[in-house]
Order: sequence, then C-alpha cells, then structure tokens
Amino acid sequence: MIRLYTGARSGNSHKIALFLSVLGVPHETVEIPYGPELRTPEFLAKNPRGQVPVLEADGKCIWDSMAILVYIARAHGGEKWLPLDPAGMAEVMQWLALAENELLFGIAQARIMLRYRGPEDELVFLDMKRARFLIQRGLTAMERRLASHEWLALGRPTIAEMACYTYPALNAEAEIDMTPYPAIRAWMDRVRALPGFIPMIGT
Ligand SMILES: N[C@@H](CCC(=O)N[C@@H](CS)C(=O)NCC(=O)O)C(=O)O
Repeated sequence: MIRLYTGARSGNSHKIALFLSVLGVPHETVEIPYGPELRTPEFLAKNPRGQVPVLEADGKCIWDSMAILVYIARAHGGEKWLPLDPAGMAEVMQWLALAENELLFGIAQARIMLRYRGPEDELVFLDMKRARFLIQRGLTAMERRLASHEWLALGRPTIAEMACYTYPALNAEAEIDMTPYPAIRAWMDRVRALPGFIPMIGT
C-alpha cells in the first residue's frame, strides 16, 4: 500500500493527494503536525530535509513534491501525465521548475508569512517584497501561456497542472489579486473539473 505523509495545511502535500485522487491510486494518508514530529530520527530517515510530503511506495521513501509527482506519473500514469520523449518531458518539467521556484518562494512563502508563521520560520522565509516580485513573475508566465492554450504543456492535463494548481488556488490566503490573471482563473476551473479533483483547505 502506498502511504502519503502529509500536513493538514501543506500545499505541497495537496499536490500529491490531488494527483493520487485524479488517478484513483489507493493509498493511506498519515498526517504529521508541523514542528518536532518532522525532526524525529524516524521521520528524518524518510526525508533528511524534515518536510512533508513524503511518499512511501515499493519499500522506498520519496521526498519533494516534484519528485513524487514524477514517480506517480511514471508508476501509475503511463505516458499520459509525463511522457518519456525528450521534448515532451522537458515541456512538462519546465512548469515543475516554475512551481518549485516562483510559486513556492512567492505564493507559498507569502501565505506562510501572512497566515501560518511559526517560531521556526524566522530564518527560512524571504521578505514580502521579494515574494511579491516572484508571485508576479510566476503568475505572469502562466498567464502568457494559458492565454492561448488550455493546459500548461502538451495540450492535455499533465503533472504540470498538479504541480502548478495548488498555490495559485490559495491566492486568498496569500492576499493576491487575481484580476490580472483571467486565463489562470479559467484554467483553475478546468483543473477543478478533472474527474477525481479534491480541493485544498483554504481554497
Ligand atoms: N520543495 C519541497 C517543499 C516542501 C515543504 O516546504 N513542505 C512544508 C509543508 S508545505 C514543510 O514540511 N514545512 C515544514 C518545515 O519546513 O519545517 C516540496 O516540494 O516538497
């Protein structure tokens, strides 16, 4: 049985729960509270970074939401969600890079600074001005693509959608005005209409 270690308010964990649900992959979920439980020797043996999400499958632990999406796509999705041809794979992966850079260091960090900042977060988080700059750059790149395409890559839903949906959907918690991004708003509706879609708390 696949096991997903997750956090209740973790956007990165939602990406994985969403993809497993869309693919209909049976799994169990273990919720780890933020704080010391992420730093126990048992959990650090699963993820040396001490973060959720972690996926336990085939006797291995895979950490980082992008690596986990790649694993699930190839293990359970055939060619559909992440093809192996060089150009197709690269087209999908460039959006995973945007998810891990502009969206994570922009939207995810603004959300934490505004809503969920804890004592451990002092050293980790950037200033709000920089987060706002990254948000604008990341969302503008998505808007440019989606203004003339239904999906981020390959003309169909791929793990680019799974990687890039959750944080823009948390725009209210990050106090982002989505008015300049109509194509992203329409794309989020298309993602929500995918069979098996499950929402993130706070969206
Ligand atoms: N790049 C990582 C980021 C993971 C991450 O930031 N996880 C958060 C929850 S969304 C976490 O565990 N935070 C607790 C900590 O860093 O101590 C990924 O995509 O999985």
